[in-house]
Amino acid sequence: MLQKTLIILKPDAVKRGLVGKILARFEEKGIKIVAMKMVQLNREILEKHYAEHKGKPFYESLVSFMQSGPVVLAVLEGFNAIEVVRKMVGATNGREAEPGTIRGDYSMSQQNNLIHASADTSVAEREIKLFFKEDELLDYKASERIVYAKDELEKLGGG
Ligand code: 3AN
Repeated sequence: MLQKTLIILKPDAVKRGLVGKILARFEEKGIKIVAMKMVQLNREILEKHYAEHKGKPFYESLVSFMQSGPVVLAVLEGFNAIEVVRKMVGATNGREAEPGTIRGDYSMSQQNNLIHASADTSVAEREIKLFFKEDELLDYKASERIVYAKDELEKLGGG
């Protein structure tokens, strides 16, 4: 299934100069960037984004950390992109994340773990709507014809 997923490169990724490296991993994998912007998030939008974590011990610290500097928001697209991106991101705790994943290679923290990625299809839909307007999502042909086999492209409705 062709899917879109939201990623947030958190303030630690921006401040550590890892934005390019992290985005390059997705580009090199063959995943397409269909929207992107750098913004300073406010409490209001973060409360919506992290609503499921309200009341948890790490909630206040997390919301404050996410406002501690600019973030890069992007929408990524590809075949089963939600699961593929989550695998590339790795486990929540950077100390436990597998080497080869983004968190496993670059993070030593449970909170400052560089990147957020949507957990499933309904979450992705909600998160993309929260951070992007419909007309900010761009429809263009990239390297699909070489990234995917013909039968896969047909399933994707492209070609
Ligand atoms: P993930 O981003 O791996 O899906 P979630 O959705 O469980 O993780 O948590 C959202 C964010 O909250 C994490 N990315 C991390 O920054 C922070 N977080 C989660 N669990 C903890 C924790 N036990 N201590 C500190 N921060 C946490």
